[in-house]
Amino acid sequence: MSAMSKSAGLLLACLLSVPALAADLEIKDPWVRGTVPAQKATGAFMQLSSKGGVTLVGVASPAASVVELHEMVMENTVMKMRPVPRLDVKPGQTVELKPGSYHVMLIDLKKPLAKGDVVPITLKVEGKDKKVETVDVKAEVRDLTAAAPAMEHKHQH
Ligand SMILES: [Cu+2]
Repeated sequence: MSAMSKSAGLLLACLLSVPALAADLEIKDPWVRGTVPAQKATGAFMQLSSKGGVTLVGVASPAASVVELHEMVMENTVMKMRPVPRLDVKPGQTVELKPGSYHVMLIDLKKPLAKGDVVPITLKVEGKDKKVETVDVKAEVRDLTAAAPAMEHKHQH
């Protein structure tokens, strides 16, 4: 396994995420899909990698009553979500939590999430020694239409 690649983009990501120093887990580009007022659930996404390999065994956030790790699976041409109890992050591989795939599901949101909000998420990470550590992530809320260029500008206090 090569340990040569060190991403320069990580510097940018660190502005929004707390670097994981204790657990052997690197988190890049954490974000949450924004919601409309009546919406009670949304997804959080990020990229996970680990030098020695870890397993994600739990997720939590004060922003929602129920927080689960989900995956999307195709069942008879219908995309369905189902909870995932454990997610392996193998050495040298990047596990992408992204729309249409793995995601952190925030269910029963305490309030709507607007673009620019920051959502704290805690990851429970089991190392090779079976010790479970927690890693705090700060995920930035993006627009519902996060892929489109955002020209809208809101003043905030
Ligand atoms: Cu889900």
